[in-house]
Amino acid sequence: MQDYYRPVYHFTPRQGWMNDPNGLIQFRGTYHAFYQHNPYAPKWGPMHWGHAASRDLVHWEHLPIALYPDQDYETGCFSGSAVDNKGELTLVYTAHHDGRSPRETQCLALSRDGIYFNKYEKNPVIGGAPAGYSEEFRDPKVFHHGETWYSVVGCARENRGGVLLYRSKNLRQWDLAGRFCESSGDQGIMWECPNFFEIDGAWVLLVSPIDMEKARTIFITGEVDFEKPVFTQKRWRKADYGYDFYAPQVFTDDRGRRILFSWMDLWKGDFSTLTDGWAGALTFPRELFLENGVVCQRPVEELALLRKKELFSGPLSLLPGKRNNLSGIEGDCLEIAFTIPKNEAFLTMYLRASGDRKEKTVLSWDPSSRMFSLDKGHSGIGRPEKINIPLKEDGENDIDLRILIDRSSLELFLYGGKYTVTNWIFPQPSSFFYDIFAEGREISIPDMRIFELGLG
Ligand code: DQQ
Repeated sequence: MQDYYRPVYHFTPRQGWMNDPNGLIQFRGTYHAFYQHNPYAPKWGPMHWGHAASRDLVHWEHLPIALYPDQDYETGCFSGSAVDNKGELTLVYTAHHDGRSPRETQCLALSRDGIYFNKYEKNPVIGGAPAGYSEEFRDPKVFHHGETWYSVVGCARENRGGVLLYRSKNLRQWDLAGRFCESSGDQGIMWECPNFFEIDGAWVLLVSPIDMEKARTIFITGEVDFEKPVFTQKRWRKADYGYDFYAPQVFTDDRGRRILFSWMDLWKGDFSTLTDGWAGALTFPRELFLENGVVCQRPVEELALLRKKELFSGPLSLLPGKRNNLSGIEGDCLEIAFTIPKNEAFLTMYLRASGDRKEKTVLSWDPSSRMFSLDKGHSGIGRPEKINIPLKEDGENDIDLRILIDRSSLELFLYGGKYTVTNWIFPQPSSFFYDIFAEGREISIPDMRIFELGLG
């Protein structure tokens, strides 16, 4: 089936390649998403800023490319952010120039209508990394605090990733405020796409470190001192447990929500051959919230706009040995939500299974080790990975689970959104069956709900 793997309700580029979300903002009531974009081929190449807008975070309209690498100081317009400066939509981005030193500088592009942008004539506004830092110096994320604009910029020094903080009164002149935060030693050699924001009284630094062994993207919570200025790390956590989540960006909308979009990336996969000339997607937008000091994620409530049909609602009793508990549930764009009560038996769920069940993506919950797993060993084309999430330290509680399936995209929100898992899967179009079953003992699910999702 042509272009089968293109997600239906996740944002994808019309053609060509996309990576990081950039410049996320609500400007005059409309949500804008920009993104790293190579319009010429479904692979990374000369970076442009693609652009789309939405009134509700789920229906997106493609707009003209916002930034072309068309100045003598850039061969690519790398990642950055957007702010509303008294009605002037201001993009703050990294001009990357191969073969030049400094290779990465920070620049502005300005627009009154939010569609057509002019590069600021006095670019760059930050002409390179300070002495002692490497040439890797990019991805400015600007925010306003007190009377001042601040920008966190990803950097590297002596093989350690970090973030520099800059200050400005007018977005045009910037001063280096200081070394804001740095890898504690095992957090990667460079930090890409930093975000710094306050949520429910806690300050959070979200970064995508290069070559961090234990994680690809992390939330760091800690203490900020804007005078020094320094951010002291207290604790870090993986931002997502899947393989296909990188370079997320967070913005605040007019309801005060902290909303995250991430690039559903596929660096290691041969994705372009699966598609019709496009590659990459954005995750479904997620609202962040704090629970016991931990940043959690849930799909934004606008997800409800996508619910076309309720396929199941109510309790479900899983008797050991009985497998066809979800007979009649079919589809490739679904939302599935339910709770596994504590102390229940071993539970298995097949997603996107073929009629003969040879192809399937397997979720399993083992209450004895309190281990939740996602097994892509038989999911179809692609890497046969298995992801384990140990919930041992989370106490003996119920496990709630929300699953978003969109053709080739699979997002899981587990345990009140404390854990999320983002992955591509590439099953056959005809693999649209679902099973859920118990082993050893009966499981009583109190609240299963399944919706067919779609844009309508
Ligand atoms: N992608 C951009 C960079 C960023 C990286 C280039 C992260 O600005 O550091 O496309 O994916």
